[in-house]
Amino acid sequence: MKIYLNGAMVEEQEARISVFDHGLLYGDGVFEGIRAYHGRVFRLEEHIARLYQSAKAIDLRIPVSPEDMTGTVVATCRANALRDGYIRLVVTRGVGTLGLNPYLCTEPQVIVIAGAIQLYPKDLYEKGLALVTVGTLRNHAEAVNPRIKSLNYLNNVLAKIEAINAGVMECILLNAQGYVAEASGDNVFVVRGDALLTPPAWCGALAGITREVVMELGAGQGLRVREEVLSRYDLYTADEVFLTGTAAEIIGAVQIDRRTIGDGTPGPVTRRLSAAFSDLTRQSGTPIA
Ligand code: PXG
Repeated sequence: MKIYLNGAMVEEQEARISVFDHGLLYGDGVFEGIRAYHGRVFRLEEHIARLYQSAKAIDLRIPVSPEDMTGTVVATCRANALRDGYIRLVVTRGVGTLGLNPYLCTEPQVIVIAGAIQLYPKDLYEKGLALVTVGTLRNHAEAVNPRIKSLNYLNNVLAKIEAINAGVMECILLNAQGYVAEASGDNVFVVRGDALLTPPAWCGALAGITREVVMELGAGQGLRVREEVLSRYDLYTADEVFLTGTAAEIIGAVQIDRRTIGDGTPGPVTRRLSAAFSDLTRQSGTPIA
């Protein structure tokens, strides 16, 4: 596999980062997870825009322009003859001292990996996921803002550990007020009648690219789409609940904290949106070839 590293395409064995990189020492950096479908990169502009916003928020200057970064993502896919897969774009703070000060770091490190993606087993999309809400609260928005897609994922990892130890694969994190924020690596939606609801970013959610696409598709299907503050009550009593993310796409949640959601299978709205999403991945995106 060829990796893009700071301006060069190198073999993966040669793609190395210093042990003094603050991305490693402090989780100081930002990233994006992007999908390629049928020879096209899905929603690339939106992912690049979010990367630069995340970087801005942590006062990290990315040493290349957004336009060049877009070209680099496509070039890395081409170098690996990737048509369907997963692209990980990482910008670290770079090499620094054994101290927090980011301004002593020399040059941010830019990494693009175009590889395969680890997906949920296919039958889970038919059967739906079981979830639990966990005790680990989503980071407070004024501590580490969840809109920043940073390399510091311990909040999410701790939540995921709780989910796995509870015997399920994914969880829902609540914010410090007790309201629904998001899953450990996905956004959350509730279907209630003809309403399609998702928590606003200020409740502790990443402004997910898939979330945005699903809100557009939902509006196109005549659903009343809106951001709403949601509690666990809203999850338990929903007609349908589903998660969205670049890796998961759209996946139904059929059990939450042992309550059965709807009739216990992914509902009609979830299935209609999944079909529309799948169509969209066939029809749009930045061409690789
Ligand atoms: N919330 C969090 C905390 C995420 O990390 C999402 C929501 C969904 O956002 P998008 O823009 O993907 O719709 C994410 C996305 C991985 C991986 O390798 C993680 C994500 C995406 C792709 C791969 O774990 N997280």
